[in-house]
Amino acid sequence: MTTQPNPAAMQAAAADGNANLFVTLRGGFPADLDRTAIETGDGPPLRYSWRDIERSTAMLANLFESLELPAGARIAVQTEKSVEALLLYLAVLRAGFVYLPLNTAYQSSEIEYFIGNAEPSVVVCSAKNFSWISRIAFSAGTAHVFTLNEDRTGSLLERAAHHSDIHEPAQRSRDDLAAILYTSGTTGRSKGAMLSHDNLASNARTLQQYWGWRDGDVLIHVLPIFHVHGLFVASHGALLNGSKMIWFSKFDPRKVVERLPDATVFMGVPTLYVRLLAEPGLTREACRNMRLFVAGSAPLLIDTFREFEQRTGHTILERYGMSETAMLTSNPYRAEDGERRGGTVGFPLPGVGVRIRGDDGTLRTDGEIGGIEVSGPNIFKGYWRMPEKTREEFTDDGWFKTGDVGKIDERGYVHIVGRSKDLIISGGYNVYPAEIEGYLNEMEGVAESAVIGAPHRDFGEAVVAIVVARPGASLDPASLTAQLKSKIANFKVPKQVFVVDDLPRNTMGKVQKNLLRDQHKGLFADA
Ligand code: MCA
Ligand code: AMP
Repeated sequence: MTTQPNPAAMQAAAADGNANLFVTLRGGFPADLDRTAIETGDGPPLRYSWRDIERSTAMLANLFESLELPAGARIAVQTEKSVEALLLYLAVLRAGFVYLPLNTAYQSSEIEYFIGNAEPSVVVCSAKNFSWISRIAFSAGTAHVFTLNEDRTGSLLERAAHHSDIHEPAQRSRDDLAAILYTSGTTGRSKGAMLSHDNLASNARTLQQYWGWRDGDVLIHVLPIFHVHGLFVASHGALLNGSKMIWFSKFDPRKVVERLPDATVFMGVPTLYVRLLAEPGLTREACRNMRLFVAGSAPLLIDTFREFEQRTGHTILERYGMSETAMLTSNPYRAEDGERRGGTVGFPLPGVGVRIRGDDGTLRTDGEIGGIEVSGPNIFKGYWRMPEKTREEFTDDGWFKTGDVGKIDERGYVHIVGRSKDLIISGGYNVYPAEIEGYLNEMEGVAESAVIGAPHRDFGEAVVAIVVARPGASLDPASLTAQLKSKIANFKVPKQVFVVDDLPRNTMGKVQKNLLRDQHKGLFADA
């Protein structure tokens, strides 16, 4: 077991008062509120001061308060990335409600599940999706559906414009919920991970110290803001440190390289680093002012790590986290804390415990491989309305079972070597084979299917489906793909579908996915 004292969490515990995460983040804003907080890196050139953040989140929070929502009300949001969408998130915290972000790629059956399960009081969506999303929301009992578009139009901002720009942040205690993030956890249907104000605030403070956030930092923000990486790790870091963000609504490697000289910090999933390396403009000169490149959400290939170091002179700092836990481990930032080692996810963060449980059920301290279990102030409060599932995922002594498989080496670095959960991570997005297999198996003419991840140079892993037809039926892979495209988020749709006579099984009758993975491992060698 590895646990270090967490001065940030102790400091937080000592400071009594309002534990609202918005208050914590606002505590980092600079004294001069007229300084630039956010400038857009793509789309129309826009500049937002810290005062703009203060005023607009107050107006939005006042709007939410005027709706007289029940305590603990969820506000679900599926909008394109924009600065206003970030302000909306901050306003939900400020008003003391629970933020529920949804991937913009989700389609109606997916949205129906999340809204039905979370029962949000308010839903915010893009105007182009209003008709179908509002139908789902109203039938699930949602009282208010607003629109917010990427060009700063929509009913949400129109309504907020009528409210005061002064607002006292709602009083919240450390364990009150700040956000629910849907994740499939280790298996099965999507579960809502409940994160408290303190889960997120303590993690943000820890990262601020551990990654050496300082005056003059400028973050290039390119990640989507419906997941931990873009919404919490990146945005919280900059806000808590009062640092400017250069805000991109979409990742464009060429534009990012152009802006690197204006920045000091960048965060991305491994796919973004692979794409940056394909840009000839990525040079030492372009990175001359950068001090930190962070990677996470999926394994960073050692080749990418090395190539990046050679090209830029910067050693990518890889870290590891989950929706249920925010950040757990990190390679060191400061040289005195150790070297950044490619192929590892570094040390447990201060205050975080990481331990390994072997196949025989015993805790291993000998560098052996086993299930990774974690503890700390950042570990979530459980799965929304799923007490049974929550119990299953925690040990008797309260540690969370991550479903990742790894080891801690003799120098204390954590290595992730695999997953016990059947999960594919494609370009930083999680795809659960069982979900895709479920959709395929319902299609006409399909007897059964197996979905696997195959190595892919750009996405890390790509989704592949192997399908067996019913006797007498003939299946067309293109038609199966088209049907899936109409039902599920595009990143989940298999890049290849194969129709075969039968699936390999072991003597117990279980499909041998390892054989299928082996058979298809070269599929995207040239991708
Ligand atoms: C897009 N496509 C993908 C993916 N993204 N296919 C597989 N995997 C993907 N991730 C497909 C689309 O379906 C589409 O296919 C085609 O690529 C072009 O779509 P587009 O939207 O233009 O793609 P893109 O803009 O190039 O997006 C690639 C991307 C994006 C920038 C890598 O996927 C991305 O932002 N990934 C980051 C995800 C992230 O933030 N994860 C953090 C989770 P077609 O043309 O056939 O429709 S937080 C987390 O995991 C934990 C807690 C942690 O530790 O951080
Ligand atoms: P999510 O469900 O989006 O929270 O994804 C969390 C999962 O992403 C973890 O359980 C890991 O399997 C994976 N993950 C996150 N960071 C890393 C990393 N640096 N290396 C390998 N896997 C990672």
